[in-house]
Amino acid sequence: MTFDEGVVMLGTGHGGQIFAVDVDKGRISMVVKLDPKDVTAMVGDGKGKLYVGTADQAAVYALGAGLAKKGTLVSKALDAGQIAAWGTVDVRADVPAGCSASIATRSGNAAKPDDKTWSSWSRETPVAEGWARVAAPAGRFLQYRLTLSGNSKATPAVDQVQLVYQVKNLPPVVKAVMVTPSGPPGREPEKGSSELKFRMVRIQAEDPNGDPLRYAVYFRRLGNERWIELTKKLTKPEYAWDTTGVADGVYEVRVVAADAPANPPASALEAARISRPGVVDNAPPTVTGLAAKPGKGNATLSGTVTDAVSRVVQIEYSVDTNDEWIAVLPKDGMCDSQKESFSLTVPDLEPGTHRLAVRAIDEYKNAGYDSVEVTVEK
Ligand SMILES: [Ca+2]
Ligand SMILES: [Ca+2]
Ligand SMILES: [Ca+2]
Repeated sequence: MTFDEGVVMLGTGHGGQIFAVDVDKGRISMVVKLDPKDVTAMVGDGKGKLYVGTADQAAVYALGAGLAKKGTLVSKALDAGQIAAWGTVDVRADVPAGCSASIATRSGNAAKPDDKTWSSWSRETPVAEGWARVAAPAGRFLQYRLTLSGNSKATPAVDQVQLVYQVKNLPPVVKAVMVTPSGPPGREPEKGSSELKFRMVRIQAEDPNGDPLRYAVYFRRLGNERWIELTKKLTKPEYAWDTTGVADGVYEVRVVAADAPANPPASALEAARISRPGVVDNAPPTVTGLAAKPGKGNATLSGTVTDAVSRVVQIEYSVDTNDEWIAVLPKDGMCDSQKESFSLTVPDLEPGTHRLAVRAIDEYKNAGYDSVEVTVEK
C-alpha cells in the first residue's frame, strides 16, 4: 500500500491486482492486473512512479503516472442459472472527447469461459448509444469485455454495466400428491367422533423458474376413464375434498400444476401427478342376524358385522342405554377384516325386558347400530 495526494494504492495478495482508492471522492478503481499472482511490495518514488514487487513469478514492475492508451476489462462468467436468451446491455460510462469505449460479449454453457463450446467474441459495440442488443447466442453463462481507448490526456471511465436476459420457461414439477382422511377441516375433532368424510389433498410441487403455481384438482373412481373436476384455481398446495356426495369405493386424485400466473398463455407450462388410490367410505357397517338368547340372569348376544369397503375396527354393546359402550371381541379374537362375527354373554341382567344395542365402527369412523329386545326370566 502507498499513499500519494489523497490516493491510496492497494495491491492484492491474490489476483495480482492494484487498486487506486481516491479517499476524497470515495472512488475505487482497478489500475492494473499483473500476471504474477501476488503483489508483495509497493513503493512510490514521489514523482508519480510506482514500483511493484511480486511473488509467484518474482518480478519488479514500474508503473508510470501517465494514462494508458488502451485497456480491456474482461468480466467473470455471469451465471443465469439456466439457459437464457440475452437481451440488451447498457454501459454507463464517461467517455471524454477523443476517447472511445466498446463492449463485446460471448456466451456458453460451461462455467469456464475457455471451454470450446463457448461462442467467440461478438463484434465490438460502442457503449455511448444506450441499450444495445447483446450479440451472444443463448446460453447459461455470459462474459463481457470492455475495451477502453484514451488519448494521452483523458481516458474513459465505466461506472456500471447492466444486462437484461430472460431464462426459458421450464415446466413445474409435482413431486407428490398425498391424500389423507380427515374430519371437517378447521374444526377440532370431537373426541372419538367425527367421520372421516374429508380427504386432505396435499401437493408438493415447485417450479424451476420459481414461478408461483396454480393447481387444478380432479378425482375419479379407480377403473373409470373420466376425471371429475374439484377445483381449478387453487393457489395453496392444499385442498379439502368433501366426499359426502361420493359413492363408496376406491378413488384416485389428480393434480395439475400450472405456472400460468407468471407466464403468458403461449409459454405457460403445466405438470400433473396422480395420487395413490385411496378408499372413500361414508357408509356405516351393517349389523345382521342380531339375536339375544335369554339365560339365567344373563343373555347370549350374537350377530355379524359387515362393511362394504373398509375394515371393521370396533364392535361394542350397551344395555338399556346409549352412553355406556362395552367392547366386544369378535369370534376370531381380532377386529381386522370387513366381516366379523361375535357371540358373547351379557352378564348381570335383572329379570325383565332389556334392550341390547350393538355399535360397529369402520376405519373411517362411520358407526352402524342395531338393537334387540330380550326378556330375562326370574
Ligand atoms: Ca416455469
Ligand atoms: Ca364403511
Ligand atoms: Ca377378525
